[in-house]
Amino acid sequence: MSNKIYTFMFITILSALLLTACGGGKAPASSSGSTSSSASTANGTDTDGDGIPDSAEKVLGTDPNNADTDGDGQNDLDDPNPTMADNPIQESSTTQGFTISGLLVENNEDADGAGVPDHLEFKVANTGSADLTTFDIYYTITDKDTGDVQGYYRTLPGFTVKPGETKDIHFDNTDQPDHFSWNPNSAFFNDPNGLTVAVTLHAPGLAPQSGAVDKDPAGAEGGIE
Ligand SMILES: [Ca+2]
Ligand SMILES: [Ca+2]
Ligand SMILES: [Ca+2]
Ligand SMILES: [Ca+2]
Repeated sequence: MSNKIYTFMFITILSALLLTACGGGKAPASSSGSTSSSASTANGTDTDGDGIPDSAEKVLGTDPNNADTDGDGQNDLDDPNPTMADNPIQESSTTQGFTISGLLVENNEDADGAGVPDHLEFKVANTGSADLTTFDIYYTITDKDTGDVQGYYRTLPGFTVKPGETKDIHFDNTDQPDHFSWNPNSAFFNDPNGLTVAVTLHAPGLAPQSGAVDKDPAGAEGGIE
């Protein structure tokens, strides 16, 4: 055996021992708990450091780049339903300050050949007199055939809408300004049935606004203009 192979084996065994020590013996083996750094486990790369290798996240339908896929505060490894968060938005205000329009989803078959990645997109108009800067959002993805539901909660850091302004907000994984990442292993991408995506957008002190759009199982882009 070459020195290279011995070195590789040593690092692998050392990594496994260190990860086991840090993870407190929590299953599965080599768990590192809720850290956010990438780690290599005996089962492969764990990009988000949640103790579940990327390959297993794909099977589980969880996000390999987010230790808390559904945003409910529970690490994927500890969360009994890692793609279902309850809606934490509790706002009693009835003051109107913004509207949602143009809710769109891109079909998962790319029937129009536009090369546009699967995404959720909508417009937010500020109808008030002050900047809106602290939005949060809850959205669900419901399989219209089986009734299965996934629910996700997110804050939207950096998304600002000035008075009188209308801005697009995107959920995709293109890493651009006002584009927010979402679970690449979610039902949105992997469920071939017709889906309904429903969103509730909130800013503190203002009435939440909601909308929903259907995602065709294999046809044209859905949405309302
Ligand atoms: Ca992981
Ligand atoms: Ca994860
Ligand atoms: Ca969670
Ligand atoms: Ca959950």
